[in-house]
Amino acid sequence: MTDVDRSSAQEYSLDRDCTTLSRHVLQELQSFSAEAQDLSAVMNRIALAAKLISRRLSRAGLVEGALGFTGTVNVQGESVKRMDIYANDVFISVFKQSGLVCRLASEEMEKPYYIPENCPIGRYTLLYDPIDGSSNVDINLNVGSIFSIRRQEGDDLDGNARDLLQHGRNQIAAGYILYGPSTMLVYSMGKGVHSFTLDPSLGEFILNNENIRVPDHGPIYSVNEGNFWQWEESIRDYIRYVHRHEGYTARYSGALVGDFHRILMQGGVFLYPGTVKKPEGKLRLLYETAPLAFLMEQAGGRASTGTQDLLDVVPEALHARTPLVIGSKEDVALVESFIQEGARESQETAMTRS
Ligand code: AFP
Repeated sequence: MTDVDRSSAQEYSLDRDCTTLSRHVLQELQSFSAEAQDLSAVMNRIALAAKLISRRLSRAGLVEGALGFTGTVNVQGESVKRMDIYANDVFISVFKQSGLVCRLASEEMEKPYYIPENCPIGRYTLLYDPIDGSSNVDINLNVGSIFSIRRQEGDDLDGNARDLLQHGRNQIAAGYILYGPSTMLVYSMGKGVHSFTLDPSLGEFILNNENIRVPDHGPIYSVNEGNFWQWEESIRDYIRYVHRHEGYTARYSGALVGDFHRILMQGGVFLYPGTVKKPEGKLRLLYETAPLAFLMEQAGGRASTGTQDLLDVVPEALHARTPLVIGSKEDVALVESFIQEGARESQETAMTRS
């Protein structure tokens, strides 16, 4: 390496070290209107929540009351973990008296949390899943937080937040935090997908990957095959297909954010299909599938329910669920082709019977 090469490499790495999340968001906002500039403060608050949650998770085995269940059940009918409540409250407290966000809607709360003192100026709503994959917390495996920012429309006087029942293309920004060996924040404001790693010594999220592109095809399929006999035949046929063809490998962690991140970086497909008994599947549209669909499309991939583009789905309720097929374009299309074929066959069978 010549002296010139060495010095430009040093300059590059210094420049990279200096691209903090807040600087990056400000650059992204240059092409946004003046009234959207407060989004940078919203992102800074999300980053603060991420640091607080990350700190708690990194010591969870040592801190009293951090692990295990609270003994209550959430709006989804699922047992609540202590870390779910902690993380949910962290998001609320970082946005209180911020003047930024009028409502917070979370997977853990039946109704949105209103912050009336913010409403005169903060017309955004933050939707989030505070801890995704919380069953991983007690065994020290990766978990995540997912977020989405939407603009509030109307005054929501009856407190039902009906204006949130809109398709995913109306998201202003979306992202997630992955609490793994390192803590990463990945976001998009509709101009590409960018990832940042938390440098604990600086307390800053530093850019490590700009304009992430998902490959058009990848080797990974990520699905809970334990549900095999509960799926429709078409999903079983897809799984039989990947079993019989070379070049596929399975990965599944039980935490959507981690599985999604792998697909985003390496290509392939993540599936959480519906079952015969629960055709809508498990994952929540507003807090999980729509934000990740927004990111995946921004990275050049696709997200589908199996029969419809996920970003076109309009939820009927705040906690509505959707099946999810997300990842590389070609892999999503392959899963969809099995679902279409299954639908065609059942139609034919129904016609021959009648
Ligand atoms: P928990 O937060 O209750 O662990 O659920 C996690 C999750 O919503 C998502 O992160 C996983 O991809 C999915 O559920 C795992 O569900 P299965 O255990 O049914 O595969």
